[in-house]
This record gives sequence, structure tokens and C-alpha cells, in this order.
Amino acid sequence: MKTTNFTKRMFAAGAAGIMALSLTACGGGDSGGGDAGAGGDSGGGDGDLISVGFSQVGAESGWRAANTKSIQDTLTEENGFDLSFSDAQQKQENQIQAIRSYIAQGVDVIAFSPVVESGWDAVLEEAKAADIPVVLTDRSVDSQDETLYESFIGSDFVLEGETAGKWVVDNLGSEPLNVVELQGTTGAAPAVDRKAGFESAIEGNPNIKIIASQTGNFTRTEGRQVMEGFLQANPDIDLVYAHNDDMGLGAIEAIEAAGLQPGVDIKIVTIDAVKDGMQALVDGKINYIVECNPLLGPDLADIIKDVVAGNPVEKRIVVEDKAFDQAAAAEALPTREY
Ligand code: GZL
Repeated sequence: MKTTNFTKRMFAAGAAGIMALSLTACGGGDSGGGDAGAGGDSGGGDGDLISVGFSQVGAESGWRAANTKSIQDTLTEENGFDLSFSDAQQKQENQIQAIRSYIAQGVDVIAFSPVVESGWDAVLEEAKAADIPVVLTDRSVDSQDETLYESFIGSDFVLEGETAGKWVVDNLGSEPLNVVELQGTTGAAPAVDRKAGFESAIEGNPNIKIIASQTGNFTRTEGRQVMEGFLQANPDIDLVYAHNDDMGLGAIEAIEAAGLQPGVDIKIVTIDAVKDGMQALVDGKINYIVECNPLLGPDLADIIKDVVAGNPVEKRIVVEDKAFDQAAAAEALPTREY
């Protein structure tokens, strides 16, 4: 799947309207020098490389691996970038430390995926004071001051949760349904929003009840461990709603270890649509997956070049996600990029 074919739904800062623009409109700027107020030299001018400091959440899931690959494969020297990349091992203090080191280096642009929504204002103020623009990818922050970052690009996590919940209502909502929820990392935007979206989709259906909900921190191991606890405490679980494929795959291991059939005795709905999740869907162990597109590298490169060139960029760029049942997964899997 190529993000370049995606129509981008763009949300202007604060405006209610949604503009659908093609990718070229988003990435119109070339790498011309223009002083966009970037720290250090203006970067990107006439053969200069644009120095980018990127702080990644970690390496917790298949989705994260695909996202990291997309960024590292795109922000290359041949594409005009000098990339410094750091893995925060899912710790906010490591991201803050990395951002401060990028400020000290005087990079042209800082980009990062914030592991949680809160606690960023101070370090973002430091980047602003150093005149280094910041671009958010994948996850956003809850800062009230939107001047602290130039743009956010990523998925609509509330919509992902709503899409998952709607499938459950439409396909399983006619009878009593006990749901256990494997939440993502506590305080992370995808965890907060996927929970909210799912709850909003099921709230009108009296049959569907979330009987247990706990974080599995987006990892397969913790997803399995939490599911083991759910199974011991709840004899009649009908469905697992996991905020990502990796926790869903961990739940499969726990369900099978308990002598039950995942996808049959206990249905499973997840979000991401990485290869391992899609294979489990084809195998009938997962019942439905909502995609979350990790291939953000090309769009990030365009936004960075626009920022350095002084071109206007949208405050929020939402990438389009699909959803898959078993038949759609069987069709998509052979040519899937991640
Ligand atoms: C979503 C991303 C989430 C994925 C998980 O954009 O932040 O983090 O859904 C990953 O797989 O760990």
C-alpha cells in the first residue's frame, strides 16, 4: 500500500471544515533554501542536507517497526536529509532527553511521535526558543498552545475505535456480548482515542458490555499476560477488543493455552493490520482488523521540506485507514507492504 496514493483529509487548525487535498498539495514545496526560521543554518538549500532529529516511541510492536522503517527509508541523504534517530524504549523521559540533545545540536527540524499526550510543553517551549520547528507524527500531544508544533500527521484514532465498535454492533450486537479490552499504553493518544471511539459506537446497544479493561502497553507479551488474567477472572468472555494487533496476538496465545479457540469461542477485533495480524485474520483467529497506516515517512519528508522552505503546512493531516474482514485480508495479504 502506498501513502502517495492516499487522498489526504486535512484539518486546518481550529477550522471546522475538512479539505480533501491530494498529496502534492501537501508536499508542494521543493527543498529550496528559504529561511523558515529553522535553527542552525536554514538547511535544505542548494544541496545542503536538512538535519532532522527524530525521537521514536520505541520498538514495541510490528506497527512501530514498519513506521521506523518508513521514516528511515525516506529521510535519507539522497533525499536531502541528515537524520539523527533515537528509540525512547517507550519512556517519555528518554524522548525529552533526545529532543534536548537535538536542540543542543542545532538541527533544522525536530520530529517525534509522543509516547503519551501530556507533559511536553516545557521541552517544546525550549525548541521554540531555539527557533527549531517541531513536527509531530503518529501520536499527538494535548498542549493547548498549537504554536509549539508546525504540524501533526497520523491517523484518526477515534474513528478507528468507532469503526471497530460499529463492526461489533453490526455483527455481534443482537445477543448479550461480554467484551474485555486490551488498552494501549496508558495516556497515549491512540489508547485514549480508540477507547473513546469504541465506547461511543457501542453505547446504544444494551447487549454489549465491557466487563474488563486493562493496558497491555501495545506489546504481545503484556497482551498475553493481561488476557491470562481476564480468563481466570471472567468465565464468560465473548470478545476481545485489542487496541493493536500485537496485544491481540498475545491474547490468542492465552486463549489457546486455556483450551479455547480464538476467533470462534472468543472473537477478537484489533487495530493496525500488520502482516502478523492479517495472517491471524486469514487463519480465522482474529475476526476483524481496522488499519492504522504506519507508512508516514514520505508525508513527513514533504512536510519537513515545506517547513524549511517556509511554505504553509496544515496543522493536522489525517491519513486514510481501511478495515479488513477475513476475505479482504486474504486478498490484501500477498501484496501488503507491512
Ligand atoms: C498508532 C501507534 C500505535 C500502534 C501500536 O498510530 O501509535 O503504537 O497502534 C504502536 O501498534 O505500538
